Amino acid sequence: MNIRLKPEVEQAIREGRPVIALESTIISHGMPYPQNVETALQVEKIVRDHGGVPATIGIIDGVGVVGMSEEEIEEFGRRGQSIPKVSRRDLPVIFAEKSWGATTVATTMILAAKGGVEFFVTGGIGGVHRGAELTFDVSADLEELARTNVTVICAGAKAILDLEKTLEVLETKGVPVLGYQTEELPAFYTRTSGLKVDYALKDAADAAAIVRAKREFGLDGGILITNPIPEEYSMDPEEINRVIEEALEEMDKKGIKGKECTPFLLAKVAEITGGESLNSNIRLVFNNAAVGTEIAKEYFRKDYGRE
Ligand code: PSU
Ligand code: MN
Repeated sequence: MNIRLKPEVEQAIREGRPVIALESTIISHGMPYPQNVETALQVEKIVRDHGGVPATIGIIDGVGVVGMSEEEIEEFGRRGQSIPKVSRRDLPVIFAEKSWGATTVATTMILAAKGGVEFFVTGGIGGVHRGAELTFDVSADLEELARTNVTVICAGAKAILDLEKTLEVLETKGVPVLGYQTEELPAFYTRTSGLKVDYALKDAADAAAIVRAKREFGLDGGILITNPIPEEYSMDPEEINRVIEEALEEMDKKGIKGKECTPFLLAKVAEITGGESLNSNIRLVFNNAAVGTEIAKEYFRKDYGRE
């Protein structure tokens, strides 16, 4: 199979210890160099500090790597957007051509599941784009959440998307959308969106019990755990929405479409806010890494059900 597990990751899976998958599109397409590499390495450290084993996922020479080395992470960051962003439909080509590929939420889920990893921490997921009723631009991340058995911990989805339609699609596809200690769907840079999640989680044990229930019943598909950005790093909703509108207008004017939309919008928002949004982005990923590892630890507790 076109998959390679880092020995440390393989051993942790075998021993039933918490492994946390991390994506590579956020490194090569979601943030500028060198902050992307610094963030990716720091996230791995946070996972370790909380007692988990990090597995950053990407495709190297046509092999799906579950658990990249520091040098490999550095190279993903340095090469940036010259590494193609790979979604489910691109996988066969990348494998056959033996190319490098940055994995999105969708492809990271695919490789995590193949490798036996249940939990995956990231910043934000893709969703239904604004104007999707005309463009049909709905992220493959939603389709993957519908079919692949991985729990994704994120800070919701950016308001560059139509969040209401995103929730509708997730409902249709049967994906539980859970809020970590919140009743509201967080909107990435902000803690609120005005939209409700399906269920507010009390704590990590509550989250782990729901993941376990879904797996024990054999109900296929992902679970989305949304964790709001810490208050001190959250942005002013009016300001960020104004910036997003500006970025969307420029995207339309430039005629940017398809898979280029998300990277363009992420970069434009960072450019307009002069790095403030990048700092928020980094902080929320750190927070997700801490919470995600705590949930995974509860899930893999050896004494579960015996208390
Ligand atoms: N949203 C973010 N940061 C990101 C992405 C989304 O806030 O880095 C990346 C993820 O890899 C996600 C992908 O899976 O963009 C979605 O792209 P698209 O909208 O083209 O499906
Ligand atoms: Mn798209």
